[in-house]
Amino acid sequence: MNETGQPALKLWYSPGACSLAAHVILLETRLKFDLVLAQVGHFTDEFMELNPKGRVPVLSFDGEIITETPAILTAISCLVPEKLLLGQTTLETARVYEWLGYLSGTLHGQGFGALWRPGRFLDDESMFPRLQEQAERTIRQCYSFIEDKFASSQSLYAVGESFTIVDPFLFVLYRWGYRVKIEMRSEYPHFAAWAARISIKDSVIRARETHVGI
Ligand SMILES: N[C@@H](CCC(=O)N[C@@H](CS)C(=O)NCC(=O)O)C(=O)O
Repeated sequence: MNETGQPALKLWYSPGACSLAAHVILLETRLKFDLVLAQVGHFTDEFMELNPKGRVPVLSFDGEIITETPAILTAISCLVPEKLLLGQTTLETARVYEWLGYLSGTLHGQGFGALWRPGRFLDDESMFPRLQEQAERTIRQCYSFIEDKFASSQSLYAVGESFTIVDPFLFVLYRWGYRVKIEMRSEYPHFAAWAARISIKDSVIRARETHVGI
């Protein structure tokens, strides 16, 4: 705890990575926190000791190390329950975790994971191009599913009418579409309209100033 009674918070992040979501949620809380750069591809021995899984984001919460985006976003949100970052009702909270499971497991893990890190799935390099083609199909299937969700919903945000922890995580995964040369705005217009709303939030603008490239 610091002098104001809030837990001491420190986030390890890498520019352009999914750690942007945790940074946005920290800014939403308006609590004090420290940021530490841990560049993907250049993790130090000290960082690897902190998270032997070798991934950002990592959150130090009063000295306790928390890894995995859904867990980190939840821990931060619980500090400011009045902001309803986990949804406004029990059903919305369930929807938040439904989204997080899908985004983390399917779109991030199976889609971008296999595309950018095929060696984690196969040891035969000659098979990489085939795996990467399948990964791209997975990414596009996820984007189409999300596009249909936004097309059929009247909601302003991913879950209901208020900003939740899903929005900044989904925003990262939306921006990565451009990185893999998908013309997001024309191919997924409803998804893009949601992303445009998210991109003008103060917390998102401020976090992106640090996470250059996203
Ligand atoms: N399951 C983890 C995945 C985190 C993850 O894959 N982070 C990427 C950056 S977006 C990373 O640190 N990659 C390091 C590497 O691939 O070497 C989570 O949800 O936090």
